Amino acid sequence: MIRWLSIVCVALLAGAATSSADIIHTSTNFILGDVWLPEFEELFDLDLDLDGSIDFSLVASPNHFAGIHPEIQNTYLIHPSPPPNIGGRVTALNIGYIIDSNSGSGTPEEWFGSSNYSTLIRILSTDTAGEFLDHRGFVGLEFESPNGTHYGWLDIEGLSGSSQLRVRGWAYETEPNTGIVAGAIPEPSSLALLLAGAFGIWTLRKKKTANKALHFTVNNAQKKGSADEI
Ligand SMILES: [Ca+2]
Repeated sequence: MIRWLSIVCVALLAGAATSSADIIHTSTNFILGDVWLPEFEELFDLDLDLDGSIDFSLVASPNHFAGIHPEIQNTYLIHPSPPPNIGGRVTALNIGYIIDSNSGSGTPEEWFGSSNYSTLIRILSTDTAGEFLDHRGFVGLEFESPNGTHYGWLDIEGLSGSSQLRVRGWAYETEPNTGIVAGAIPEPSSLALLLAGAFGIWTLRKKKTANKALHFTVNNAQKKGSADEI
């Protein structure tokens, strides 16, 4: 409970939500996965459009794994593993990348989502993987809303030598079926219009049952090797 409160407070203090006609941006600065006991990982649910429906979930442990998986049929951009493998590493997009319906066509990237966590960072005794290992980048997001498909991005940074994530914020385009540029944010003039609502709807889940997700992801990765990046 103390941990939950502390992260929410940090988010409230560090965060700011800005809006324009087309882009809703939320700025944050908190670390996910910087706990060791009693929980072995932290979970974070992201509701981009604040409609009460979780769009994506993040998990991060201190030193083993960080991942993302979509809720419902939402997807994110990955660099797919060679066939016949399924899935791949979540792509760390550079600022300026255009995230839209064409992002997965004729490019190295591909829209993907599954009920398993896809790898942001994986650290095993035998290898490491993940494009966010010691790296800051944008995750390209595609999610469904009652009025159509929307695009957005998540700004995260893998902390040095660990699977902890610094979550720096996210944004989405309010117009359905309209792309968004990674890192693009609106002018801050309309700041604070969404501040209270934005953070009130955040939910940060922490599993009390030790390391269920961590156990799954590490074991799954060990069993499958690089065959399935989960
Ligand atoms: Ca939502």
